[in-house]
Amino acid sequence: MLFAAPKIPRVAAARVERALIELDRAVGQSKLVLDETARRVYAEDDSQSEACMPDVVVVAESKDDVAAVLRIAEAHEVPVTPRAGGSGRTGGAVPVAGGIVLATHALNQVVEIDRENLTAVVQPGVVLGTFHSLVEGENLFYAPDPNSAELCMIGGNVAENAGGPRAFKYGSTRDHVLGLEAVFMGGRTMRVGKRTVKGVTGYDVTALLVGSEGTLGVFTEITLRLFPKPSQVATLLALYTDVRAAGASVSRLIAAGLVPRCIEMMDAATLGAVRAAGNAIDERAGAMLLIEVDGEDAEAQLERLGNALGDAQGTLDLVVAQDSAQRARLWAARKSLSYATRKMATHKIAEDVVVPRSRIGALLEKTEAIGAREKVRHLTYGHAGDGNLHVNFLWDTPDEEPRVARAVESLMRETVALGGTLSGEHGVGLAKAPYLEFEQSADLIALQKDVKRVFDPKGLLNPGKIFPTGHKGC
Ligand code: 2HG
Ligand code: ZN
Repeated sequence: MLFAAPKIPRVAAARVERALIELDRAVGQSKLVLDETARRVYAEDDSQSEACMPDVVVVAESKDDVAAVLRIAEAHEVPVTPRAGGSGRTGGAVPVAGGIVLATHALNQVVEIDRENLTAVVQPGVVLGTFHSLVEGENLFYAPDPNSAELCMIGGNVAENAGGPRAFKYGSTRDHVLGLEAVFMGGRTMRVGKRTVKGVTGYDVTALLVGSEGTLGVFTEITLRLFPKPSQVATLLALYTDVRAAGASVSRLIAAGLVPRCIEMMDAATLGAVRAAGNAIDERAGAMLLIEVDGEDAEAQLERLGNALGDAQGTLDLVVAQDSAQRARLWAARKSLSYATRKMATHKIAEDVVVPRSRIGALLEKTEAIGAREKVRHLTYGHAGDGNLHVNFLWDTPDEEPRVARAVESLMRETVALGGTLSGEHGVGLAKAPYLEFEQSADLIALQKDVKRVFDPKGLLNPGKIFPTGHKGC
């Protein structure tokens, strides 16, 4: 735990009691989790946010269950925190006001895969990695690929507008959601969006709900866009003396008009974690790029990549993965970074700031300066093609926490000063809410709060998230 939860008053026990009586009647005892040990699992997510116990967890097994929970919660004014896989990195699923956690993991059906129209309909509890395997087994492709794919669920991906390495070419989750079935506070259910790839009727409510971090509605069905599975994929590893040389190569690639599906970057400290996990990487390397291309012309793209990267200053080696096993090994090392880097200290906080790609070098310099000033260990890796970098701060003891907190705040300020944004894929949640006003005007924040009130006038759905509440972030 790095920072305390916001001081939002917990819901009164009497209200919860009254809601429980009705929940029991509406969804049945078997779907209510009341046991303290079992409830504890739902008190936190995969962030550094302080755990907060829910009063009850409802494990929804149908749309009717979701609607019943939101109807009863509204009637008795009990806060509701929706949750899918619980793998979020910013505290979005932490029930800071207590009340009900509405768990959607048991709504885990792939309802339909429409080959002819290249769409799929899924429930929110479908695990992303399972869905990838399923559609790829049918020679189809779902592009969004957060690195927690084996754990995270599509409902959470949609709530957070999750990204991932392939977002460079294919965009984030929002770009792949065509429509939603959503339930709102009070229990009203609505279909929004469309099943067609094109369509411009009315406001884009689907786009508003995607990335709303569980504060506007709860999804019960998600219509996704698919692509034919790329016939070829090729992966290239580029090793550099230092991270500046790697950053310069990213700019060169983009300037050359190349669009690999991923351009991932790792700095020297991150490579230390990769080596410690048993991967042999040239000891001279102080930075690495993992670049992947796809499509029928993957070979030709590789060649153009090689030419663009060439033998620029600081380049140590360019290595093409020889087969799918080697590719899989490279990606396993990349995908496990979030966990591998956790082993480097007792605590770590992973930010996901984004800067214009031309400012990556500047952000790395600012991070160095912040780390030196606050004497906080740090490392950086991430989706360099998008300018989306995971600056990680590491620490061991509680006395370091004030310095880490200052480092995080400085990083947020510097990111915005460089023309960037606080979050590229993990969302605001609790962690970044205190810094929202660094990036957005008071008027813009007020406008979004007005929108929230239209959906949830009593402020019961996922309280404490996105908007500053006076707590310290992380
Ligand atoms: C990644 O890209 C994830 O691996 C997690 O966004 C980042 O935990 C992290 O450091
Ligand atoms: Zn990431």
